[in-house]
Amino acid sequence: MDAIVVGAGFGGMYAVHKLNEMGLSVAGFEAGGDVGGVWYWNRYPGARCDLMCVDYSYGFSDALQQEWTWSEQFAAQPEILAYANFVADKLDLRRHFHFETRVTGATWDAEANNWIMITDRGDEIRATYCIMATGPLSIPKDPEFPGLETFEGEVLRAAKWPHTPVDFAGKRVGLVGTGSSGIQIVPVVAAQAAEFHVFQRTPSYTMPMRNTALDPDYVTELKRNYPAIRAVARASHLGGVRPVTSRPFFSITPSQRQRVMEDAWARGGLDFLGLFSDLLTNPEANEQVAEFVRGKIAATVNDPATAEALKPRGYPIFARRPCLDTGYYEAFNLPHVHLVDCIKHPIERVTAHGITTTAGTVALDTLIVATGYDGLSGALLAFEVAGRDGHTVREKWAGGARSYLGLMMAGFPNLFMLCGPNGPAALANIITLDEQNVNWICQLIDHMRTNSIASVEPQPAAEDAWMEQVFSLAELTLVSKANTWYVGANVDGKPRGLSMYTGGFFKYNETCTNVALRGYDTLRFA
Ligand code: N01
Repeated sequence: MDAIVVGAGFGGMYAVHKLNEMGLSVAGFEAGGDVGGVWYWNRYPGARCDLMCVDYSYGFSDALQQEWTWSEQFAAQPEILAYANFVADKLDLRRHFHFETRVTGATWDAEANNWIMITDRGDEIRATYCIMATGPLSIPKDPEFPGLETFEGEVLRAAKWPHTPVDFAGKRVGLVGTGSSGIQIVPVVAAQAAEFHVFQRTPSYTMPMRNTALDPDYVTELKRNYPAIRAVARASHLGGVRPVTSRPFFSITPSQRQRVMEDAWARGGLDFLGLFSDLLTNPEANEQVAEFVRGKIAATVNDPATAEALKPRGYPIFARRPCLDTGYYEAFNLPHVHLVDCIKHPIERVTAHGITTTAGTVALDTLIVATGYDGLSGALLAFEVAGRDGHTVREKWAGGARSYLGLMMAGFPNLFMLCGPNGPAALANIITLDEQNVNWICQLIDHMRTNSIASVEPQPAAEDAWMEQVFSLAELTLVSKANTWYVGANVDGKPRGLSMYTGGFFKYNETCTNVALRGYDTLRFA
């Protein structure tokens, strides 16, 4: 093949489409049974995108965006998966993909100038270019406490939810993990279970989503304005149409600040992120906004001790991924919903019939695990990827993930990553970023084919300079100041550091574009 694409999420789907359109032979490999990536696997109750559909959808084809109609401001998992299927049908993508096929090894053959890919079905495929569309959040992480395999009830993982409905009625259910996934699960399971125990270690800040059905007139306007909306998204810091401001927190009076925050809380969504320009750089401003949210928790949760335990402290708001919820704090007012504070009483082990913390054992019929992912670097460390001279990604990343623009790595010719570590990754709208990444890679491949260039990789000095920029920008933001998957703190032994570019989508895109405009002077062609 000319190219192999690993992964059939939104990035992989667009890569296959674009490469095919350029006339390349393409084979896609996907461990899941169909397209959709994370939305194929994450079918947990309440799963929903906390970016608005207007952002979280492809902008490369006007035909697609005119034909598809979203029903809500923030779409639920079934609708997003239906959208991925709609795109796959329209673009006839499935014929290029091998589903239920996991890539288990990738090796660069320098003599033949191609990648040899091995799959769990025993295939061996060679291709000139390899595109890793493996996703920043595709390797789920089980908790470290022992005994999970001894539990005699049902264990459900948010990241690999069953495809058949799960009945919680009459059950004693436990949930471990209160990140974005756990917070979406809580209100839905709370409405069904007989007893529900939420095991919380680090409380997250969450704000009301206030999702709405989309009015037909709004949809008409949206469709009429898509070109401008996409242009605004591509010119923005986050790659989306969220509000932004140049107003620092302390530039207005306390009562004005209070009103601005109350309005944003009432509107819902991620408006909070765009309220003040210095939220992620000024710790004092950040703390005041955090305190506002703590006040809302106190006002919502009836039991003062539960409210207190739910209040996040000790790390900046928005340093963990901000969550949007529908009735999360309210769920703790139900008499059968119990918060277990795992900071005060850490989980010791799972037993045959429940969870034992230092305070005692909670009996459970069903245990939901929503303990996150080995983010950003996990997917390329999950199998052996060997580049020039047999050096592996595992060796290269032993001290932390390194790349050039989050797209390529010195020593790994013709290998590209989508939304890779050290790019904007999870800090930008991932579909805008996928499209930008694929367009840039395809333009480079086109340049190589036109000029009979066999292989490309970044110059080591260019990679070093990029990493230097990523690290120095990370120092300036509060995003690096919490123990999250953003900095690798959730995986034992993982090197610590914010391996994402924090300069914003627009700057990133500009940098990539300039590399191309300068004739790829930071790359090494052979
Ligand atoms: O995972 P997380 P997630 N004992 O890592 C807890 C995206 N996403 O799947 O922080 C007790 O955020 C852990 O506690 P702590 C989004 O980018 C998007 O929820 O380690 N608890 C934490 O509370 C998000 O950031 C959407 O102290 C343990 C939780 O498990 C990313 O996915 C929806 C534990 C893991 O939280 C990951 O979110 C959902 C233990 N031993 C997800 N080990 C959208 O809406 C771990 N935890 C688009």
